[in-house]
Order: sequence, then structure tokens, then C-alpha cells
Amino acid sequence: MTTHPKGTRARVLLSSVFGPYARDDQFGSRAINPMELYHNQVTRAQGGFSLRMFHRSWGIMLIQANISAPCTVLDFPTREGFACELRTQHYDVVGISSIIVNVGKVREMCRMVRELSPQTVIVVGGHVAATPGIENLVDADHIVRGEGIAWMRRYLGEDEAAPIRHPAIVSALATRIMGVRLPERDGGTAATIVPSVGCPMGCNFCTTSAFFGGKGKFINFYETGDELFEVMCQVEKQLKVRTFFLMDENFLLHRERAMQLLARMKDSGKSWALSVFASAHAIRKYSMQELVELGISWLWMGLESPHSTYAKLHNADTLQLTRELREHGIRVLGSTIVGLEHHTPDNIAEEIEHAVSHGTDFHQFMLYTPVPGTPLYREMAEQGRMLEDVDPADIHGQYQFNFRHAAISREDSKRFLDWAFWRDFERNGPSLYRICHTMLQGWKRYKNYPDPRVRERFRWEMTKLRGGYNAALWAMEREFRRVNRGVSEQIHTLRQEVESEFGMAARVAARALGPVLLWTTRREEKRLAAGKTYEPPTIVERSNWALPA
Ligand code: B12
Ligand code: SF4
Repeated sequence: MTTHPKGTRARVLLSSVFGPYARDDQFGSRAINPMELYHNQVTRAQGGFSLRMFHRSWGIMLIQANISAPCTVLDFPTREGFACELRTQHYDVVGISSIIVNVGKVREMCRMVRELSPQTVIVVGGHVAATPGIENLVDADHIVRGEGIAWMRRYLGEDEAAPIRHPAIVSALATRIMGVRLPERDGGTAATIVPSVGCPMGCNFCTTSAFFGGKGKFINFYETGDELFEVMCQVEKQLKVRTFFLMDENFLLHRERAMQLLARMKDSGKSWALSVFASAHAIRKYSMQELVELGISWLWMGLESPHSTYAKLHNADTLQLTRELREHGIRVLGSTIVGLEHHTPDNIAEEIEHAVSHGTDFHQFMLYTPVPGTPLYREMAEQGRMLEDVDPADIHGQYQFNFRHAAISREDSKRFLDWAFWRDFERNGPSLYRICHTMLQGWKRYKNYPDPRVRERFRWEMTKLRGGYNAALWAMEREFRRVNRGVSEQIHTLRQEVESEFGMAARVAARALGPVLLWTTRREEKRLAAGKTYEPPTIVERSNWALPA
């Protein structure tokens, strides 16, 4: 690769694809595919109780933090906003970050750069780079597959092996639930830390694993627990946070690093809470006490199916594991695939029931989706089972199959998927109720734990449970009567437990704030029924910035 002639003097724009997202348009936005993690694929059937929030585009934020060239990050621009940035600033390099589903927007953005800034070099990166024939689909000068920090440093003539500087990233923005937008206070939201990209487990469908090298491979930004600890301390100071979302595909797989981090946390008395992704077989490498001491308070775990043969689930009784984790105050987000090879119209309801019976705090359902770059896609393509006429904008795992399934039709795939979300909600209640349940179990078990860091973490969590969350229980209990009276009674019982644990404060919160939340939830339900959607704000961040000479 040749480096850019201006090296680190080149002016760089890094942009995510343009919105609005939650609507149908000719560039590939889909109403069914909003820019919201929970509402898109986890709590979408939970109406006013759905957890709604946005996440920044961390890939380009990391690249920006690790180059010394003048750089702008433009996150969630509108199409007009992107054009305006190109008209009002001069850029030598425009980097566009995207996933496959948004390839139509990348095509349009490349076209716009050519028109508005013809001298600019266009670089396209992120998962979209795995799109077959991408070179002919978009008019870009460079398509970057895999890790982008090293690529961009190399392109600008910088030391690609230099240590990774981690930006201070607030993990979520514009959070709302039950019709209320939560206040954005300093330290109120977790910080995102990205310790690595990729995952060595190499499950056949997994696009993140495949994109960063596949089975046996991944790229560590921070090899040791010591390094990670230092980064977390720095971000703790900058953002005043005590909770971290560790954006690592399988954080607990790297036990040595995690245990070193724990040792440092203990030495420094850090009462941090960590949210992580981890596979069942990795979780099993730890005792519950180790997980709790490490601050694991939220865990995203693939459940897939009881009949799947993925190594990550080897010998794992996920029902028992989920129960145990929740008993120790660890919120679990289970993830289940709908439409695996062995699924048929006859067994799928039973499989979904099994998934739902885990009673996880949250449940993601996704269609089995062969995505370019993965072993599964290659296999399906070889068998001639990929459907040719599916628009990439519809391949996001929440609509219909993009391949010929042996037993289930495309139309039915969507029906089963929707039913899974609905069934989980109906049977287990709003996720907000479930997390209150898990938090209370954790508190009861650990409130007198010998390690003060652990006690402090649970005590701190309880400030929410005895306040706003208890008021939410009051409202959920009433609102859920229409959906499932049995669950409504369980919510009532939980609220009584919270009130007997925390006395007057919890009772006052429920009586004073509960009716307000009931009203805001009902108002939200009406708004959603009328078609209300939410969009992330555009964010512009400039670094090493000076006006051109
Ligand atoms: C956060 C996230 C989101 C956020 C979006 C945030 C945003 N601002 O875009 C939310 C929750 C909204 C989301 C939604 C979706 N997501 Co998503 N998401 C992720 C997640 C969990 C983390 C992404 C991340 O930040 N990773 C860490 C950074 C450092 O890695 P990275 O982004 O890959 O960036 C690196 C390289 O790719 C490269 N790079 C990236 N950009 C650029 C740009 C340039 C110029 C260069 C040179 C390099 C480069 O360099 C970076 C550093 O190495 C990933 C899974 C994962 N672990 O990555 C899925 C993932 C990206 N999402 C995915 C999917 C499918 C979706 C949805 C379609 C899913 C759905 N049905 O709900 C929707 C689409 C929404 C939409 N309308 O666009 C897939 C993409 C699959 C594919 N092959 O395209 C992934 C990989 C998950 C998976 N395994 O299936 N997502
Ligand atoms: S364990 Fe999870 S992240 Fe790792 S390859 Fe399998 S699905 Fe992907």
C-alpha cells in the first residue's frame, strides 16, 4: 500500500452512514432496523417498556484517537449534513464506516464525495468490506478488511505498532424507557472499553470472528490485565464512571487477563461494575465468587439452541447457568438463533419455549443468517442455497431468511421470530422487571459479603432499586395485568420484597412516582402505535484540528 502523500498532514473525515435510519427509504434504511441495540433486536416487542438507546460508532472513534492527522468524526449525519461537511471543509481522505446492511448508503456517500470533493481519497472500512464484489458496488479508492487502526496509521505513515490510545467513550446516549428520557449525568452511563476485536471460537455464522481472522484468531489491543486496568483508570477519571461495558466478543475467555484485572481492582479497592459478552464455556472457567468480585453485573451469552453443536456451548447446561448467574445478581442477556438447520415448523415452537424458559433478563432473537465472509456463507453458497434477489438492506437478521432453509419458508421465518419475541415478553414480563428481580437477589446474597468493594457495588445498585425502579415496578404491575395477570402478580410480590427490604423510601417512591410512570408509559404506547420512531443525534468531533494554511 502507498501512503498518502501528505502523511499526517492529510485532513481526514471519518463518518458513519447517514440517517435517518428507522424508516424505509431507497438508500437502505428500514423501519424494522433502527439504530438502537435493544429496540432493534432485544426488547422490540416490549412496547413502552422497551429499552431504547443509541451507541456511538466506536470503530471510527478508536481510529480518530490513534492518528495524529487532523481528523473529524461525523457520527450519524443526515445525508445533507454529510454533504455540508464536504462543502464547508476540505478533506484529503474520507473514511466511511459501515456494515453490510448499509452498503447502499456507502455507495451514495462515495458518489457524493466524488461529486463534491473530487480530489479526496475514499476509504471504506468496517464489516461492509466483506460484501462480495464490493469493489464494483461502491466507488472507493481503498476497501479495508479487518482492523482499521493499523491500516490508517500505515496509510498516514505513522507507527502502526504504537500502543493503542483508548478514547473516553460514553457507552450509550439518549436512553429512554417507559416514555421517559433518562437524564445524562456525569458518570451515570457506563464507559465503553474495547479490549480486542474478533473471537477465536470461530462459530460458523459469526461475522465478527470471521472478519478479524476467524477460528483461532483475534486482535488484542490490550494484552494484559495491567494494561486494561490502566486504561480503565484513565477513563474512570475522565468520565467519572464506575461501570464499564467491555466490548470484547468473549471477554471471559481470556482468563489470565481477567484475573490480573481483578487483582489490580482488589489492590486499588475498585468497586467497578462490568458488562461483558462471554460464551457459556468461558463463563464456566470462573466460580460465581470470582465473577462477582470481578464486578460482572451484566452478561451477554449465546444460548443458540439446546441441539446446536457450537464449541462455546460444550457441556453447558445453560438453564442452570442462567439461574445461577441471576441468583448472584448478574443480569443475563441470552441470545437465541431462530431457524437453525435442524429447526422445522414442528419443533421450532418447542425450541423457542426452551429459550424463553431460561427466564433471562433480556433475550435477543436473531434469524440464522449466512453473512458474507463467514464459513456458513461459503457452505450455503457452495450448496447453491443463497437467495440471489434479497436486498442487502433486508439482511439484518430481523426480517426473513436470506437462504433456502430445508424446512422453513421465508415468510414463516419472520412469523416464528416475531413470536419468539412476543412469547418471551408475555411469559417473563418486561426486562426492567426482570433486572430488578436479579438485582434484589444479588443484594440479598452479597450485602454482607466480606469484600467491601462488592458490598459497595450492590449498595450502589440498590439506590436505583429502592427509588425509580421500584416506582417502575408499581407501574409495570398495573400495566402488565392486561398482558399476563400471573406475571403482574409476580411483579407485585417483587415490589413487596423491595419495600420490606428498603422500607419507607421505596414505598414513597412507588406511590409518588409510580402513577407518573404509568401515565408516561401509556402515552408512549400511544405514540408508538401512531408510528413514532427515534433517531440518534448527529455528533461532530474534531481532533488535531487547525484551519488549512
Ligand atoms: C455497537 C454495534 C451496533 C450498534 C451500532 C452502532 C453504530 N453507531 O453503528 C447498534 C446496536 C445500533 C447496532 C445495530 C446493528 N447491528 Co451492530 N454491532 C455492534 C457491535 C456489537 C459493536 C461494533 C463495534 O463498535 N465494535 C468494535 C469496533 C472497534 O470494531 P469495528 O466497528 O468492527 O471497527 C473496526 C474495523 O471494522 C475497522 N473499521 C471500522 N470502520 C472503519 C472505517 C474505516 C475508514 C476503516 C479504514 C476501518 C474501519 O476498524 C475498526 C478498528 O479495528 C458489533 C459486534 C462487534 N463485536 O463488533 C455489531 C455488528 C457490527 N452489527 C451487526 C449487525 C448485523 C447489526 C444490525 C443489522 C443488527 C440487527 N438486526 O439488529 C443493526 C443495524 C442497524 C442499522 N440500521 O445500521 C453485525 C454486522 C454484520 C456484517 N457483517 O455486516 C455485527 C458485526 C454483529 C454480528 N456479529 O452480527 N450494532
Ligand atoms: S463465541 Fe460468540 S463471538 Fe465467538 S465466534 Fe462464537 S458467536 Fe462469535
